Amino acid sequence: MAKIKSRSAFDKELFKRSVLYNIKTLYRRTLEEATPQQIYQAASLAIKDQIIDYWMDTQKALEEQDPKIVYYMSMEFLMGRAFGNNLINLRAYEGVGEVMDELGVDLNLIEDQEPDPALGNGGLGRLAACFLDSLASLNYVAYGCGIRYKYGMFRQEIHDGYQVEKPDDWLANGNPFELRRQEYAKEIKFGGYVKMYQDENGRTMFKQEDYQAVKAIPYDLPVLGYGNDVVDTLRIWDAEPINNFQLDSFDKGDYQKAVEQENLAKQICEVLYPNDNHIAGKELRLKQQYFFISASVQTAVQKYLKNHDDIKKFYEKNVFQLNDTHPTVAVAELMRVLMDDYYLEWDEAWDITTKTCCYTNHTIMAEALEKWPQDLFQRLLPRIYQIVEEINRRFNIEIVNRYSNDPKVSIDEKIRKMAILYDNQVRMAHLAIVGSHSVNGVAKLHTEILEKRELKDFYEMMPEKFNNKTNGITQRRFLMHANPLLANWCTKKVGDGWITDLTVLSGLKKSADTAKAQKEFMAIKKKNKERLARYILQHNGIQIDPDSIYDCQVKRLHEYKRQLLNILHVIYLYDKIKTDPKFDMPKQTFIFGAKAAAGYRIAKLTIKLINSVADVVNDDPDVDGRIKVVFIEDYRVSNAELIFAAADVSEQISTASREASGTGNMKMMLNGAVTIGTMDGANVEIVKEVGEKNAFIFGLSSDEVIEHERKNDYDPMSIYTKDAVIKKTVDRLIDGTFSKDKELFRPLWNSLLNTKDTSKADTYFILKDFHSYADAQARVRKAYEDKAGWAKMAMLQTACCGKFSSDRTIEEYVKDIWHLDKIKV
Ligand code: 26W
Repeated sequence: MAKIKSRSAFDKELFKRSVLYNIKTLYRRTLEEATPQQIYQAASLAIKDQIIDYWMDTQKALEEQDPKIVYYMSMEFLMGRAFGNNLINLRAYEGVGEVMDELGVDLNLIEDQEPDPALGNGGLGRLAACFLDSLASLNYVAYGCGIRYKYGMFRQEIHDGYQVEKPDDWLANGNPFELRRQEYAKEIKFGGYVKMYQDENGRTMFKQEDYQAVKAIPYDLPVLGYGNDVVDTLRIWDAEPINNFQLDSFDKGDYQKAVEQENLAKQICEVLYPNDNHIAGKELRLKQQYFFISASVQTAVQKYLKNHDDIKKFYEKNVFQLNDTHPTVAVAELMRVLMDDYYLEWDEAWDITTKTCCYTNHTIMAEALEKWPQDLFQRLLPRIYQIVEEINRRFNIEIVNRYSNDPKVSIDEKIRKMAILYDNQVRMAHLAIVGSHSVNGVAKLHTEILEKRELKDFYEMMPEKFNNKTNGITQRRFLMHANPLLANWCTKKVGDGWITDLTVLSGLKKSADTAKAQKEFMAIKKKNKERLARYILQHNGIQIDPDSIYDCQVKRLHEYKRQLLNILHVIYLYDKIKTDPKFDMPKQTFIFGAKAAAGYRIAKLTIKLINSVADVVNDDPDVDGRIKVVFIEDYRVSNAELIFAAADVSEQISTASREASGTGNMKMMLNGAVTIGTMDGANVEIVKEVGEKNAFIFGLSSDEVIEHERKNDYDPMSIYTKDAVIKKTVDRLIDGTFSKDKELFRPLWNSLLNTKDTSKADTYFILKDFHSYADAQARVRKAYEDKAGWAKMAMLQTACCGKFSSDRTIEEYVKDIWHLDKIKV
C-alpha cells in the first residue's frame, strides 16, 4: 500500500450510513427504491462531506503558512467526471467499491450517472485539468479560474453518418460537488465611457461611467491532491443580473438599460465556444474573457490584501498563468486595478503586472491567433482599451530605442510585426508577451518553432522570457482510474511509488524481456479490449474482434491532425483486399473518435466519410472481418479512458510542425499503445524516451514542411497524376464507392487537389506523406505478428512514460517560473 500521508483512512461505515441517510433526507426513499442517479447524488454528497474538512484545513494551512500561490487562468477546464477521480485521490476507491458491493449496487453504474463536465474543447482544457490534479498532489496552493458555462462542449450524435450537435445540459441534475460562494460576488463593468478627473491630490483619475454591469458569482469545485489531504479550488464564475427590475429603474426611464443588463447577464455564461484552433471573433467571447478575468483578478488582489499590507509586493505571493491568449486581458485588468483602485503609478503597476503574469502558447495555427477589432474592444472595454493603448505606446518606444542604431533593421517593419495595436486590431498574443515575464511553448519542438519563426522578433528582443515546458498528463486519472488492471499490475511489479512519481515505472524495463510479464501484460490489454468491444457493441451495434489490432485516432477533428490520411489509408487497404487475392493482413480495427467544430464544413464531411467507409467495409464479405472501422460517438473524457486502456496503436499523424504538443499521445503510451506518428509536437520526445525502434515514424520532418511552405513548391497534383496508387485511392472519394451521390465527398477531393487555386491544395501534405504512412502501417502489421516482440514493445511504452507525467511538468513550472512554496496540511 501507499505510504499513508493522509491523516485519516477512509471510514467505510461512516460512508455507508451517510449514503443511506442522504437518500432518505433528499428523496424520502430507501436504497431499494432509489434510482442510480439518486444513489450517485447521495454518495457524492457523502464524499463531499469528507472533502469539506480537508478543504477547510487547506485554507487554514494557507493562512498560517502564507505560501506563494498560482492562479491558472483558463477559458477551459475539461475536468471529466469528478466522482471516481475524487475517490482515487482520497484513496477511497476500493473502500467505496466494497460498500457498494455490500449494498448490492454496481459502482460503475453509479459512476456512469455523472455527466462529463466538458467545459473545454480538447487538449488545452484537458491540460488545465491535469495541471490542477498535479498541483494539489504536489502540495501547491492553486486556483483554477474559469467560467461556469451552462452548456459545455456539445453532445455529438451521429445521424446517418453525420455529426449532429446537441446541447450539453450538464447541470440538469445539479452538481453535488460545487459550492456557490455568493459572498464573494464581484461586479463587472462593460461599455460606457471613461471620465477623467483630478482627485484631491491633483492626480488624474479615470472612472468608467454609464456602463452596464453584471454580477459574477463564484462556484467552487474541490480539486483533491492524491493522498495528501490538500484540496485546491477550481473557481468558475456564473453571471447574474446586478439587480432584477427595480421600480426606480422604470421611474428614471432606465427601463431599456435594465432589460439590457438582464440580457447581458443571461448570455455571458450560456455556452462554451466549440472552436478549436480557430477564432470566430465574436463580441460575446470577448465579454466572456473580460468577465471571468476581471472577477478573478479582483479576487486575487483582495485576497492578498486581507493578509498583506504592501500591494507592491503582490507578485511575491501571486502568479497568474495565462492559458493561451484567451485570458490575456488580465494584463490590462491588473494594471487597471492597481492604478485606479489602489492608486499606484504606471511604472509601479507595470512592474507588478509583468512580474505576476506568464503566458503559455498552445498553437502556431494562424487561424487561432486572437485579434480583436479595435473599435469593438474599445466600445466594450473603454478603460481597458486606454491601458492597452498606453502599453502599446510605451512598447513601440522600446522598439525604437532598441533598434534605432541598427542600420539593418527597419523600425516601421518591426512595429508592423510586433505592435500590440496595429491595422485597427488588438493582437492578444503580443499583449500577452509584452505583459508577461515568461513565455512558454508546450513541447521542445514547438518552443523552437516559436523562437525561430512564429515569435522570432520577440525572441530576438527578449530571449530571457522564452522557455519550454513539455506537457504532461496525470497518471492518477489516465492509469489508475482508466486502467485499474494495468495499474494494479504495475504496483505488483514495481510498488506503488509510480502514483506520485511516474518515473518509477522504468522499473518495468527489466521485465519487458520475460515471457511471463509479456503474457500478463497482454492479457490485461486483452481484457481492456474486450471492455471496449462491449462498449462499441452497445453504442454502435458493431461487433469487433478483441484479437484484432486496435488502431486508435481520438482527438478533435481538424485538417492538420489528418484523420483524412488515416481513412484514405483504410480505403487503400480495402482496395488491396478487393483486388489482390494474395494480399493478407492481420485483423485491424480502426477506431475514430472526434468532434468537429459546428461550422467547420470539411471536418464534418470527414466524419461522414469515416462513417460511410465503415458502412461499406464492415459488411463486405470479401473483407471477411479483416478491417473494421468504428466511429465512436460523442468522444469525451469518460469514453476516452476506455479507449486509451484498449489501444494497441496510437495514431499521432499531424502534419509536422502543426501539433504544438499533443497529450493523447502520452495517454496512449502510458497504457501501452505503440505510436505511429510524425516527428511533431511531443512525439519527438516520446520517440526519444522509448527509442526509435519502438515507434513507427513516418513523413516529412517539420523543417521539410516549413521549407516547402517557404518555397511554395509543393505540387500535390503532380503526385496524383504520376502515382497510380494514390490516384486510385483519392478517386475513390468521387467514384460512388462510398456514396450514391458521387459529388458528396468532392469537397474532400478538392481539399487535396484544388484545381482552381493550387496554393490551397493539400496544405497538410497528405499525398506527400501517404506512402510513407502506408509503409509505417505495414511495419506495424508485421511487428504485431511477432507476439513476443509486440508485447515487449508495448510494455516498454508504459515503462518509458515517466517523463510525461504532469507532475514533472508542474515541478518545472514551479522551479523555472512560479517559485511556489509547498504547504503541509
Ligand atoms: C480561440 C479559439 C481557440 C480555441 C482553442 C484557439 C485555440 C485553442 C487551443 C489552442 C486549442 C488546443 O487545445 N490546443 C492544444 O493544446 C494542447 C495542450 O497544450 C496541445 O497538446 C495541442 O497540441 C494543442 O493543439
